[in-house]
Amino acid sequence: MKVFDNPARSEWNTLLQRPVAEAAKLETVVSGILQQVKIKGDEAVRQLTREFDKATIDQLLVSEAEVREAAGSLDEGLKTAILTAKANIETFHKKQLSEPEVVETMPGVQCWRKSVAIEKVGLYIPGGTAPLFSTILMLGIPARLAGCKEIILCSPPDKNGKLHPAILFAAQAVGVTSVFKAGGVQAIGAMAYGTASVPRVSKIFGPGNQYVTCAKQLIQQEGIAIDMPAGPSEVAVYADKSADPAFVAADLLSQAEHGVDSQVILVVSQESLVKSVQEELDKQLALLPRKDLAAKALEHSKIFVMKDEADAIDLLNEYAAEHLILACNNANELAGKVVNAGSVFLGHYSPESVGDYASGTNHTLPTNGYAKAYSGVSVDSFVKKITFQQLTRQGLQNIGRTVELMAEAEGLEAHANAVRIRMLK
Ligand code: HSO
Ligand code: ZN
Repeated sequence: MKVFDNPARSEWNTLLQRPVAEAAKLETVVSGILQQVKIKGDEAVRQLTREFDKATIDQLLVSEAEVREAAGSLDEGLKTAILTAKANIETFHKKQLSEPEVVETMPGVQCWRKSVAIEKVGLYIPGGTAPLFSTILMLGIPARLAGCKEIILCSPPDKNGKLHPAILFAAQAVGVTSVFKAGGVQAIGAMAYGTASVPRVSKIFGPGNQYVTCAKQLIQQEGIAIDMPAGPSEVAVYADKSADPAFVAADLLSQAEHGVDSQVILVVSQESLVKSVQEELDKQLALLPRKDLAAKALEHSKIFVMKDEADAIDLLNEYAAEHLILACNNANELAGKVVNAGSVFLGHYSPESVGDYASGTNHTLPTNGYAKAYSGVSVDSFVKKITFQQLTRQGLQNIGRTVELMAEAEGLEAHANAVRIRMLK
Protein backbone atom coordinates (compact mmCIF):
# COMPACT_ATOMS: atom_id res chain seq x y z
CA MET A 1 0.00 0.00 0.00
CA LYS A 2 1.22 3.48 -0.85
CA VAL A 3 1.68 5.85 2.09
CA PHE A 4 0.81 9.56 2.04
CA ASP A 5 1.91 11.67 4.99
CA ASN A 6 -0.50 14.53 5.78
CA PRO A 7 -1.16 15.44 2.14
CA ALA A 8 -2.24 19.01 1.44
CA ARG A 9 -5.96 19.54 0.96
CA SER A 10 -5.34 20.64 -2.61
CA GLU A 11 -4.10 17.11 -3.35
CA TRP A 12 -6.98 15.21 -1.75
CA ASN A 13 -9.19 15.16 -4.79
CA THR A 14 -6.55 13.54 -6.99
CA LEU A 15 -5.40 11.11 -4.32
CA LEU A 16 -8.94 9.93 -3.55
CA GLN A 17 -9.98 9.34 -7.14
CA ARG A 18 -11.27 5.91 -8.08
CA PRO A 19 -10.03 4.38 -11.32
CA VAL A 20 -12.34 5.00 -14.27
CA ALA A 21 -13.40 2.15 -16.51
CA GLU A 22 -13.44 2.90 -20.23
CA ALA A 23 -17.11 2.95 -20.99
CA ALA A 24 -17.33 3.54 -24.74
CA LYS A 25 -16.07 0.15 -25.97
CA LEU A 26 -18.15 -1.65 -23.40
CA GLU A 27 -21.33 0.10 -24.47
CA THR A 28 -21.18 -1.17 -28.04
CA VAL A 29 -20.78 -4.79 -26.95
CA VAL A 30 -23.43 -4.53 -24.23
CA SER A 31 -26.06 -2.80 -26.34
CA GLY A 32 -25.51 -5.44 -29.04
CA ILE A 33 -26.33 -8.20 -26.56
CA LEU A 34 -29.34 -6.30 -25.20
CA GLN A 35 -30.65 -5.95 -28.75
CA GLN A 36 -30.37 -9.69 -29.35
CA VAL A 37 -32.38 -10.42 -26.19
CA LYS A 38 -34.96 -7.79 -27.09
CA ILE A 39 -35.53 -9.37 -30.50
CA LYS A 40 -35.04 -13.08 -29.90
CA GLY A 41 -36.01 -13.42 -26.21
CA ASP A 42 -35.42 -16.84 -24.63
CA GLU A 43 -33.64 -18.13 -27.70
CA ALA A 44 -31.01 -15.38 -27.40
CA VAL A 45 -30.66 -15.96 -23.65
CA ARG A 46 -30.07 -19.68 -24.24
CA GLN A 47 -27.56 -19.06 -26.98
CA LEU A 48 -25.64 -16.43 -24.97
CA THR A 49 -25.63 -18.75 -21.94
CA ARG A 50 -24.02 -21.43 -24.12
CA GLU A 51 -21.48 -18.92 -25.33
CA PHE A 52 -20.56 -17.18 -22.06
CA ASP A 53 -21.40 -19.69 -19.31
CA LYS A 54 -20.71 -22.84 -21.37
CA ALA A 55 -24.01 -24.24 -20.20
CA THR A 56 -26.88 -25.70 -22.22
CA ILE A 57 -30.18 -24.76 -20.61
CA ASP A 58 -33.54 -26.10 -21.84
CA GLN A 59 -35.67 -24.49 -19.20
CA LEU A 60 -34.55 -21.14 -17.82
CA LEU A 61 -36.97 -21.31 -14.89
CA VAL A 62 -35.63 -23.25 -11.91
CA SER A 63 -38.07 -26.02 -11.00
CA GLU A 64 -39.50 -26.72 -7.54
CA ALA A 65 -37.69 -30.06 -7.56
CA GLU A 66 -34.36 -28.28 -8.04
CA VAL A 67 -35.12 -25.96 -5.11
CA ARG A 68 -36.02 -28.94 -2.89
CA GLU A 69 -32.89 -30.77 -3.94
CA ALA A 70 -30.75 -27.70 -3.14
CA ALA A 71 -32.25 -27.35 0.33
CA GLY A 72 -31.62 -31.05 0.94
CA SER A 73 -27.98 -30.85 -0.11
CA LEU A 74 -27.07 -27.78 1.92
CA ASP A 75 -25.21 -28.03 5.21
CA GLU A 76 -27.58 -27.68 8.19
CA GLY A 77 -25.26 -25.23 9.96
CA LEU A 78 -25.20 -22.96 6.92
CA LYS A 79 -28.99 -23.11 6.63
CA THR A 80 -29.34 -22.03 10.26
CA ALA A 81 -26.84 -19.21 9.69
CA ILE A 82 -28.79 -17.98 6.65
CA LEU A 83 -32.02 -18.04 8.65
CA THR A 84 -30.44 -16.17 11.59
CA ALA A 85 -29.15 -13.48 9.21
CA LYS A 86 -32.58 -13.37 7.58
CA ALA A 87 -34.29 -12.77 10.93
CA ASN A 88 -31.92 -9.89 11.81
CA ILE A 89 -32.23 -8.26 8.40
CA GLU A 90 -36.01 -8.57 8.61
CA THR A 91 -36.13 -7.05 12.09
CA PHE A 92 -34.00 -4.08 11.00
CA HIS A 93 -35.82 -3.45 7.72
CA LYS A 94 -39.33 -3.82 9.19
CA LYS A 95 -38.80 -0.56 11.06
CA GLN A 96 -38.47 1.20 7.71
CA LEU A 97 -42.13 0.63 6.88
CA SER A 98 -44.30 3.67 7.48
CA GLU A 99 -48.04 4.19 7.65
CA PRO A 100 -49.53 7.12 5.72
CA GLU A 101 -50.26 10.16 7.87
CA VAL A 102 -53.05 12.55 6.90
CA VAL A 103 -51.95 16.20 7.15
CA GLU A 104 -54.47 19.04 7.14
CA THR A 105 -52.52 21.91 5.59
CA MET A 106 -55.54 24.27 5.74
CA PRO A 107 -59.01 23.63 7.16
CA GLY A 108 -60.70 21.22 4.75
CA VAL A 109 -57.51 20.53 2.75
CA GLN A 110 -56.16 17.08 3.52
CA CYS A 111 -53.00 15.58 2.01
CA TRP A 112 -51.29 12.27 2.61
CA ARG A 113 -48.57 10.10 1.17
CA LYS A 114 -48.65 6.34 0.87
CA SER A 115 -45.84 3.93 0.05
CA VAL A 116 -46.96 1.50 -2.62
CA ALA A 117 -44.81 -1.44 -3.65
CA ILE A 118 -43.28 -1.64 -7.11
CA GLU A 119 -45.24 -4.63 -8.42
CA LYS A 120 -42.51 -6.44 -10.33
CA VAL A 121 -38.84 -6.31 -9.41
CA GLY A 122 -35.82 -8.23 -10.67
CA LEU A 123 -32.79 -9.22 -8.61
CA TYR A 124 -29.47 -10.03 -10.26
CA ILE A 125 -27.02 -12.23 -8.37
CA PRO A 126 -23.61 -12.80 -9.96
CA GLY A 127 -22.03 -16.24 -10.08
CA GLY A 128 -18.32 -16.34 -10.71
CA THR A 129 -15.53 -16.74 -8.17
CA ALA A 130 -17.84 -16.51 -5.14
CA PRO A 131 -21.63 -16.86 -5.33
CA LEU A 132 -22.85 -14.00 -3.14
CA PHE A 133 -26.05 -15.56 -1.86
CA SER A 134 -26.05 -13.05 1.03
CA THR A 135 -27.10 -10.41 -1.49
CA ILE A 136 -30.35 -12.33 -1.99
CA LEU A 137 -31.21 -11.65 1.65
CA MET A 138 -30.27 -7.98 1.28
CA LEU A 139 -32.53 -7.48 -1.74
CA GLY A 140 -35.26 -10.08 -1.27
CA ILE A 141 -36.14 -9.19 2.32
CA PRO A 142 -36.88 -5.49 1.77
CA ALA A 143 -38.69 -6.39 -1.48
CA ARG A 144 -40.95 -8.77 0.42
CA LEU A 145 -41.51 -6.34 3.29
CA ALA A 146 -42.39 -3.58 0.82
CA GLY A 147 -45.04 -5.87 -0.65
CA CYS A 148 -43.67 -6.44 -4.17
CA LYS A 149 -45.96 -8.97 -5.90
CA GLU A 150 -43.42 -10.49 -8.20
CA ILE A 151 -39.78 -10.80 -7.14
CA ILE A 152 -37.74 -12.59 -9.78
CA LEU A 153 -34.11 -13.54 -9.59
CA CYS A 154 -31.54 -14.23 -12.31
CA SER A 155 -28.15 -15.80 -11.75
CA PRO A 156 -25.71 -17.45 -14.17
CA PRO A 157 -25.63 -21.26 -14.15
CA ASP A 158 -22.42 -23.26 -13.84
CA LYS A 159 -21.18 -25.49 -16.68
CA ASN A 160 -23.60 -28.22 -15.61
CA GLY A 161 -26.50 -25.84 -15.88
CA LYS A 162 -26.95 -25.56 -12.12
CA LEU A 163 -27.20 -22.74 -9.60
CA HIS A 164 -25.39 -22.92 -6.27
CA PRO A 165 -27.67 -24.58 -3.66
CA ALA A 166 -27.19 -21.65 -1.22
CA ILE A 167 -28.58 -19.31 -3.89
CA LEU A 168 -31.68 -21.45 -4.28
CA PHE A 169 -32.10 -21.91 -0.52
CA ALA A 170 -31.75 -18.17 0.22
CA ALA A 171 -34.12 -17.30 -2.63
CA GLN A 172 -36.76 -19.62 -1.28
CA ALA A 173 -36.23 -18.46 2.31
CA VAL A 174 -36.91 -14.82 1.47
CA GLY A 175 -39.85 -15.52 -0.82
CA VAL A 176 -38.44 -14.88 -4.29
CA THR A 177 -41.28 -15.83 -6.66
CA SER A 178 -39.21 -17.32 -9.47
CA VAL A 179 -35.56 -18.00 -10.18
CA PHE A 180 -34.04 -18.09 -13.68
CA LYS A 181 -30.78 -19.53 -14.93
CA ALA A 182 -29.47 -16.51 -16.76
CA GLY A 183 -26.51 -14.29 -16.12
CA GLY A 184 -24.67 -11.25 -17.39
CA VAL A 185 -26.06 -8.74 -19.84
CA GLN A 186 -28.55 -11.29 -21.20
CA ALA A 187 -30.17 -11.59 -17.76
CA ILE A 188 -30.52 -7.81 -17.44
CA GLY A 189 -32.01 -7.69 -20.95
CA ALA A 190 -34.44 -10.51 -20.18
CA MET A 191 -35.72 -8.76 -17.05
CA ALA A 192 -35.90 -5.38 -18.77
CA TYR A 193 -37.74 -6.47 -21.93
CA GLY A 194 -39.37 -9.69 -20.79
CA THR A 195 -39.10 -12.98 -22.71
CA ALA A 196 -41.46 -15.96 -23.02
CA SER A 197 -40.11 -17.30 -19.69
CA VAL A 198 -38.77 -14.26 -17.87
CA PRO A 199 -41.32 -11.61 -16.86
CA ARG A 200 -40.59 -7.96 -17.58
CA VAL A 201 -39.91 -5.99 -14.39
CA SER A 202 -40.05 -2.30 -13.50
CA LYS A 203 -36.85 -2.11 -11.45
CA ILE A 204 -33.64 -4.12 -11.45
CA PHE A 205 -31.38 -4.55 -8.42
CA GLY A 206 -28.06 -6.18 -7.69
CA PRO A 207 -24.34 -6.10 -8.20
CA GLY A 208 -22.40 -7.24 -11.24
CA ASN A 209 -19.29 -6.81 -13.30
CA GLN A 210 -18.67 -3.90 -15.66
CA TYR A 211 -20.85 -5.48 -18.35
CA VAL A 212 -23.81 -5.96 -16.04
CA THR A 213 -23.41 -2.45 -14.65
CA CYS A 214 -23.27 -1.02 -18.17
CA ALA A 215 -26.38 -3.04 -19.15
CA LYS A 216 -28.24 -1.65 -16.14
CA GLN A 217 -27.31 1.87 -17.14
CA LEU A 218 -28.46 1.31 -20.73
CA ILE A 219 -31.84 -0.18 -19.84
CA GLN A 220 -32.34 2.70 -17.41
CA GLN A 221 -32.42 4.97 -20.44
CA GLU A 222 -35.36 2.91 -21.66
CA GLY A 223 -37.43 3.63 -18.57
CA ILE A 224 -36.58 0.69 -16.31
CA ALA A 225 -35.40 1.80 -12.88
CA ILE A 226 -32.21 0.47 -11.28
CA ASP A 227 -31.08 0.40 -7.66
CA MET A 228 -28.00 2.60 -8.04
CA PRO A 229 -24.91 3.07 -10.17
CA ALA A 230 -22.55 0.39 -8.88
CA GLY A 231 -18.78 0.26 -8.86
CA PRO A 232 -16.19 -1.97 -7.18
CA SER A 233 -16.73 -2.49 -3.45
CA GLU A 234 -14.77 -0.28 -1.03
CA VAL A 235 -13.83 0.21 2.61
CA ALA A 236 -12.14 3.06 4.44
CA VAL A 237 -10.77 2.40 7.91
CA TYR A 238 -9.87 5.12 10.38
CA ALA A 239 -7.48 3.82 13.05
CA ASP A 240 -6.02 5.75 15.98
CA LYS A 241 -3.62 4.61 18.70
CA SER A 242 -6.34 2.54 20.41
CA ALA A 243 -6.74 0.34 17.29
CA ASP A 244 -5.51 -3.25 17.13
CA PRO A 245 -3.36 -3.55 13.97
CA ALA A 246 -4.48 -7.17 13.52
CA PHE A 247 -8.15 -6.15 13.50
CA VAL A 248 -7.46 -3.31 11.07
CA ALA A 249 -5.54 -5.58 8.69
CA ALA A 250 -8.30 -8.19 8.82
CA ASP A 251 -10.90 -5.59 7.88
CA LEU A 252 -8.81 -4.29 4.97
CA LEU A 253 -8.30 -7.81 3.68
CA SER A 254 -11.98 -8.69 3.97
CA GLN A 255 -12.64 -5.96 1.45
CA ALA A 256 -9.58 -6.65 -0.70
CA GLU A 257 -10.57 -10.29 -1.25
CA HIS A 258 -13.73 -9.25 -3.13
CA GLY A 259 -11.73 -8.63 -6.29
CA VAL A 260 -8.69 -7.03 -7.86
CA ASP A 261 -10.55 -3.76 -8.33
CA SER A 262 -11.67 -3.52 -4.66
CA GLN A 263 -10.88 -0.15 -3.12
CA VAL A 264 -9.16 -0.07 0.27
CA ILE A 265 -8.22 3.10 2.14
CA LEU A 266 -6.59 3.32 5.55
CA VAL A 267 -6.36 6.56 7.50
CA VAL A 268 -4.16 6.45 10.59
CA SER A 269 -3.56 9.02 13.31
CA GLN A 270 0.07 8.06 13.82
CA GLU A 271 3.03 6.88 11.77
CA SER A 272 3.70 3.76 13.89
CA LEU A 273 0.41 2.20 12.74
CA VAL A 274 1.66 2.09 9.14
CA LYS A 275 4.29 -0.48 9.99
CA SER A 276 2.27 -2.52 12.45
CA VAL A 277 -0.70 -2.80 10.08
CA GLN A 278 1.57 -3.65 7.10
CA GLU A 279 3.15 -6.45 9.12
CA GLU A 280 -0.25 -7.86 10.00
CA LEU A 281 -1.37 -7.56 6.38
CA ASP A 282 1.59 -9.65 5.22
CA LYS A 283 0.98 -12.27 7.88
CA GLN A 284 -2.75 -12.61 7.30
CA LEU A 285 -2.63 -12.29 3.52
CA ALA A 286 -0.33 -15.29 3.17
CA LEU A 287 -3.00 -17.53 4.71
CA LEU A 288 -5.90 -16.45 2.53
CA PRO A 289 -7.23 -18.72 -0.22
CA ARG A 290 -7.95 -15.61 -2.31
CA LYS A 291 -4.54 -14.06 -1.58
CA ASP A 292 -3.79 -13.33 -5.22
CA LEU A 293 -6.90 -11.25 -5.67
CA ALA A 294 -6.47 -9.52 -2.32
CA ALA A 295 -2.78 -8.75 -2.97
CA LYS A 296 -3.65 -7.13 -6.33
CA ALA A 297 -6.34 -5.01 -4.70
CA LEU A 298 -3.90 -3.88 -2.01
CA GLU A 299 -1.39 -2.80 -4.66
CA HIS A 300 -3.55 0.15 -5.63
CA SER A 301 -4.75 0.89 -2.11
CA LYS A 302 -3.57 3.81 -0.01
CA ILE A 303 -2.62 4.71 3.55
CA PHE A 304 -2.98 8.29 4.76
CA VAL A 305 -1.21 9.45 7.90
CA MET A 306 -3.33 12.27 9.28
CA LYS A 307 -2.08 13.63 12.59
CA ASP A 308 -5.08 15.88 13.07
CA GLU A 309 -8.36 14.06 13.77
CA ALA A 310 -10.53 16.77 12.21
CA ASP A 311 -8.46 16.57 9.00
CA ALA A 312 -8.85 12.79 9.00
CA ILE A 313 -12.63 13.08 9.17
CA ASP A 314 -12.67 15.73 6.44
CA LEU A 315 -10.61 13.45 4.21
CA LEU A 316 -12.95 10.52 4.86
CA ASN A 317 -15.97 12.67 4.11
CA GLU A 318 -14.33 13.73 0.88
CA TYR A 319 -13.73 10.08 -0.09
CA ALA A 320 -17.34 9.07 0.77
CA ALA A 321 -16.64 5.38 1.25
CA GLU A 322 -19.18 2.66 0.73
CA HIS A 323 -18.12 1.26 4.14
CA LEU A 324 -16.41 3.28 6.85
CA ILE A 325 -14.91 1.64 9.92
CA LEU A 326 -14.02 3.87 12.87
CA ALA A 327 -11.44 1.84 14.78
CA CYS A 328 -11.04 4.18 17.74
CA ASN A 329 -12.39 4.61 21.26
CA ASN A 330 -14.30 7.80 20.45
CA ALA A 331 -16.11 6.23 17.50
CA ASN A 332 -19.50 7.50 18.67
CA GLU A 333 -18.27 11.07 18.73
CA LEU A 334 -16.62 10.76 15.29
CA ALA A 335 -19.65 9.04 13.78
CA GLY A 336 -21.60 12.22 14.46
CA LYS A 337 -19.21 14.04 12.14
CA VAL A 338 -19.59 11.61 9.24
CA VAL A 339 -21.61 13.21 6.46
CA ASN A 340 -20.64 11.00 3.49
CA ALA A 341 -20.59 7.18 3.78
CA GLY A 342 -22.77 4.25 2.79
CA SER A 343 -22.61 2.43 6.13
CA VAL A 344 -20.55 3.14 9.25
CA PHE A 345 -19.04 0.58 11.66
CA LEU A 346 -18.20 1.93 15.12
CA GLY A 347 -15.44 0.83 17.48
CA HIS A 348 -13.15 -2.17 17.61
CA TYR A 349 -15.77 -4.91 17.56
CA SER A 350 -17.84 -3.94 14.53
CA PRO A 351 -16.13 -5.44 11.47
CA GLU A 352 -17.67 -4.82 8.05
CA SER A 353 -18.23 -8.55 7.70
CA VAL A 354 -21.09 -8.53 10.20
CA GLY A 355 -22.89 -5.90 8.15
CA ASP A 356 -22.07 -7.80 4.96
CA TYR A 357 -23.92 -10.83 6.24
CA ALA A 358 -25.98 -10.77 9.33
CA SER A 359 -26.29 -7.81 11.73
CA GLY A 360 -29.38 -6.45 9.99
CA THR A 361 -28.22 -3.48 7.89
CA ASN A 362 -28.17 -3.69 4.11
CA HIS A 363 -24.95 -4.39 2.21
CA THR A 364 -26.09 -2.97 -1.12
CA LEU A 365 -24.52 0.45 -0.74
CA PRO A 366 -23.35 3.39 -2.85
CA THR A 367 -19.78 3.08 -4.15
CA ASN A 368 -17.55 5.30 -6.24
CA GLY A 369 -18.24 8.42 -4.16
CA TYR A 370 -21.98 8.19 -4.75
CA ALA A 371 -22.40 8.10 -0.96
CA LYS A 372 -22.28 11.89 -1.21
CA ALA A 373 -25.79 11.82 -2.65
CA TYR A 374 -27.17 8.27 -2.60
CA SER A 375 -28.35 5.90 0.16
CA GLY A 376 -28.00 2.16 0.32
CA VAL A 377 -30.85 -0.19 -0.54
CA SER A 378 -33.73 -0.23 1.94
CA VAL A 379 -37.48 -0.89 1.92
CA ASP A 380 -37.78 2.56 0.31
CA SER A 381 -35.98 1.27 -2.77
CA PHE A 382 -38.89 -1.09 -3.46
CA VAL A 383 -41.75 1.39 -3.15
CA LYS A 384 -43.08 4.45 -4.87
CA LYS A 385 -44.56 7.12 -2.70
CA ILE A 386 -47.92 8.24 -4.00
CA THR A 387 -49.46 11.43 -2.70
CA PHE A 388 -53.22 11.90 -2.26
CA GLN A 389 -55.43 14.84 -1.45
CA GLN A 390 -59.05 15.51 -0.69
CA LEU A 391 -60.72 18.88 -0.22
CA THR A 392 -64.10 19.66 1.22
CA ARG A 393 -66.27 22.34 -0.39
CA GLN A 394 -65.19 24.72 2.36
CA GLY A 395 -61.58 23.61 1.92
CA LEU A 396 -61.68 24.71 -1.71
CA GLN A 397 -63.14 28.09 -0.66
CA ASN A 398 -60.24 28.47 1.77
CA ILE A 399 -57.49 27.76 -0.75
CA GLY A 400 -59.20 28.81 -3.99
CA ARG A 401 -58.14 32.46 -4.17
CA THR A 402 -54.49 31.51 -3.61
CA VAL A 403 -54.54 29.13 -6.56
CA GLU A 404 -56.50 31.53 -8.74
CA LEU A 405 -54.01 34.35 -8.21
CA MET A 406 -51.01 32.14 -8.90
CA ALA A 407 -52.56 30.57 -12.00
CA GLU A 408 -53.47 33.97 -13.44
CA ALA A 409 -49.94 35.23 -12.80
CA GLU A 410 -48.56 32.26 -14.73
CA GLY A 411 -50.99 32.99 -17.54
CA LEU A 412 -52.76 29.66 -17.10
CA GLU A 413 -56.40 30.63 -17.22
CA ALA A 414 -57.75 27.08 -17.42
CA HIS A 415 -56.03 26.29 -14.14
CA ALA A 416 -57.73 29.28 -12.50
CA ASN A 417 -61.05 28.22 -14.01
CA ALA A 418 -60.93 24.72 -12.54
CA VAL A 419 -60.99 26.35 -9.12
CA ARG A 420 -63.31 29.26 -9.92
CA ILE A 421 -66.02 27.07 -11.44
CA ARG A 422 -66.33 25.21 -8.17
CA MET A 423 -66.10 28.24 -5.91
CA LEU A 424 -69.04 29.84 -7.68
CA LYS A 425 -71.31 26.77 -7.38
N1 HSO B 1 -18.96 -6.23 0.88
C1 HSO B 1 -19.93 -6.51 -0.17
C2 HSO B 1 -21.04 -7.42 0.26
C3 HSO B 1 -20.67 -8.83 0.53
N2 HSO B 1 -19.62 -9.24 1.26
C4 HSO B 1 -21.32 -9.96 0.18
C5 HSO B 1 -19.63 -10.55 1.36
N3 HSO B 1 -20.66 -11.00 0.70
C6 HSO B 1 -20.50 -5.18 -0.67
O1 HSO B 1 -21.06 -4.41 0.32
ZN1 ZN C 1 -17.92 -7.99 1.63
